[in-house]
Amino acid sequence: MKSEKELEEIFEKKLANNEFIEPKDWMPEKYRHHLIRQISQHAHSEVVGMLPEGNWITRAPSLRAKLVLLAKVQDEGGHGLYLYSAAETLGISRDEMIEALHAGKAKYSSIFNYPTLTWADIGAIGWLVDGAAIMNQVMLQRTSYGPYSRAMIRICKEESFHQRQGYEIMMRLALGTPEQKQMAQDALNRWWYPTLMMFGPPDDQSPNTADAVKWRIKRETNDQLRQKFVNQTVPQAEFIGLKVPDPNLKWNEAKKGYDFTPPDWNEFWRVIKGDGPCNKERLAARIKAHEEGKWVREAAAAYAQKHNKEMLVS
Ligand code: BYC
Repeated sequence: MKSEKELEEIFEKKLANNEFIEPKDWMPEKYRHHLIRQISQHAHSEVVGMLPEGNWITRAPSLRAKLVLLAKVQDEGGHGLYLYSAAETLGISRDEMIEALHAGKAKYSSIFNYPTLTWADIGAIGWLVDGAAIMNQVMLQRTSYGPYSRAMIRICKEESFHQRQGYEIMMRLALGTPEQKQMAQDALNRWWYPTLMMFGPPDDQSPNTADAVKWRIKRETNDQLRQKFVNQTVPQAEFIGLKVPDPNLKWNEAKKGYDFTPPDWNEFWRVIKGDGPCNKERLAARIKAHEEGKWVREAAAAYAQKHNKEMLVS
């Protein structure tokens, strides 16, 4: 039998060789916990993220827009399922993860604690929020834990479609009547800074980044990804005639990127501690949906049990 030190050496060697760590491999407890935290929070974000958009399905301005939004919201539910499954391979049950969310112990992305006031907000979510998610998730396709990486590859393919549907909405509004353009600009004004917060706190205030980078869970830091996102998004806003709401935004030739005003980090910490505009509403909606779905889970479990018994007999 291998000693703990030998097992740790094998683990380190795999990371150094860019090999995946798989569920049956030995891994340090801290690595396992770090992954459960991040992947389950990611899963919760996908599922809670269905709420602000789901709110607009009945009010989409055309049948086409309704179909596209419906498909997107269903995709988010699917992403949650892939991610809960990936986390389950680390030895935690889905019930435990959901209980932690409902008890306010597990987080979900801060962005979903802001309200969707107009149809343009649906455009802004697709363009900015999914755009930020892709920026983060492209890196996570190469994360060191095999099941998480494989889930991310599927998710990224769908996120690209989500980002395009959002940008299309914004483009239509921005090229429409002055009122429509104003609606798009207002959505950009309200979603810009909350989107920058999605990448997490600045690196010097991020307790988890050092371990995440060391273990190749994250390949880039919160600040690096935020900078990339700004660099990519500013020209997209300019292309459709919208203005990023930051008077200090300026191209910096030396760093080949934009200088920009950081978000209000006090607001960020308040929101993730439960005091954002919609935290209570979102959690209450999730708990209600979970309770109302109890009979479906029980029926599915009873069916599975009966089916398994029949399989054993035949
Ligand atoms: N919101 O040390 P740090 C989507 C927490 S959904 C809330 O930097 P880390 C979509 C952090 O958890 C996409 N909490 O942490 C769905 C930690 O607290 P704990 C969601 C945040 O993990 C539907 C503390 O702050 N994407 O695409 O190294 C419709 C210190 O942070 C946030 C993911 O979840 C935040 N924004 O980095 C449309 C990606 N930021 O856990 C779209 C996967 C930080 O110690 N997750 N915190 O209590 C990650 O990449 C990383 O977990 C983060 C944070 C970049 C979010």
